[in-house]
Amino acid sequence: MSDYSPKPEHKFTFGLWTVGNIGRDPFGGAVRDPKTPAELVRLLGEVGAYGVNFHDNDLIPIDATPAEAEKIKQEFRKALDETGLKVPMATTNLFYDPIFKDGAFTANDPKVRAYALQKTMNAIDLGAEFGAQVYVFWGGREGVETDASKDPVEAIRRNREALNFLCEYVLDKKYAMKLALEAKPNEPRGDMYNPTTGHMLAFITTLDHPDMVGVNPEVAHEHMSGLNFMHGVAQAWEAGKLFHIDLNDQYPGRYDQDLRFGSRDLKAAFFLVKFLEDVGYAGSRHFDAHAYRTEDFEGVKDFARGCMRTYLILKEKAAQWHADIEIQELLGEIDTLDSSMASFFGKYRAAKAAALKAQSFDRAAIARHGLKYERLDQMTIELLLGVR
Ligand code: GLT
Ligand code: MN
Ligand code: MN
Repeated sequence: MSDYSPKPEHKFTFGLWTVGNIGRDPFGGAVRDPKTPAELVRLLGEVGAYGVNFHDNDLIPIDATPAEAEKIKQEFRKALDETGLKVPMATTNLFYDPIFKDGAFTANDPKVRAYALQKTMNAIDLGAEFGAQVYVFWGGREGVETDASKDPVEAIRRNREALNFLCEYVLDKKYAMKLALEAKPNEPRGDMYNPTTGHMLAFITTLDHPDMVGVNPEVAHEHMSGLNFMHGVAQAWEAGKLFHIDLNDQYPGRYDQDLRFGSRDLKAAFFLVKFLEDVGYAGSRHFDAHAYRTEDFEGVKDFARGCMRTYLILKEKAAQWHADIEIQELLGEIDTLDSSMASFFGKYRAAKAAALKAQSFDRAAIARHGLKYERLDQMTIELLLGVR
């Protein structure tokens, strides 16, 4: 039996808002008593996490006095020192307070946009104070219920202007911090701007400092749109933009469930873990999920342990997949290196194009060949089911 206990090198992190979730939903109130940030750090230390991330207001309530803020920070710092937990990521809550009902950086009211910038600069300072090197932007309210209310092009421009401003702020302060944009298609707004990781990647290329901005894809957010999450992650990785990742699970077409990692679509979770491990992704494995509403705080620990344990089991399965002789033999057949076509590929040249145009292809013969993906997939499934 392998050891599936989390270690610091696994970089497992949780947000204060995840293990601190008290189970409110649109139909019912809290089912768990709130815990202080320091208590949550101790809970995460107990289950073996590497780090803890926070929104400004997870740590310091929006109306806290400077003295209250100082006291909370001291207690939080003490808990970090005691447990050895790190703060790899921080973010701003730009969605909870009523002022953000029409958005933050994209709100129509300039006072709201200015306040959102001010709040984010303060939150960046707070993140930097605790050593955060990734700063996440999730535009929870950046969207509309009705397109009569806002010009989407104007919204994109406002968002760009805000991010350019904040990049300059980080540079000005000389913080060692990168920005990671997190997409979501809807909820809490009817429709949100830049709804997928792909949209975010395109948007980043239009910024003044594209090098310091990447993405924070979340499993649930892409699955809500019915997309293949791993493909979005792969695109981000290939572009050098996978700065952070939010792991959880989600049934497509439903409200944002933030389920325990791997609890819904094991196969997708497997290919995701396999991808992250294969390419050597070195960032945080952040679980942005919460325990079922049925749970007390013991159940919250079960939830947190479950996320990490499932990741490690799938990591082991990925290694097993690579070491499986039959699977590798089949892959070898699939990836037959047909060198006869090599001269047609690569950089364009007129002579190459002419030669390729003159080449004849036996379409029927090529198409007749079965690809054995059924066998390959079944072997993968059986490996996941534990019978290989
Ligand atoms: C909120 C959201 C998450 C984001 C968090 C960061 S807040 O819980 O559902 O997906 O990552 O702002
Ligand atoms: Mn998230
Ligand atoms: Mn979510």
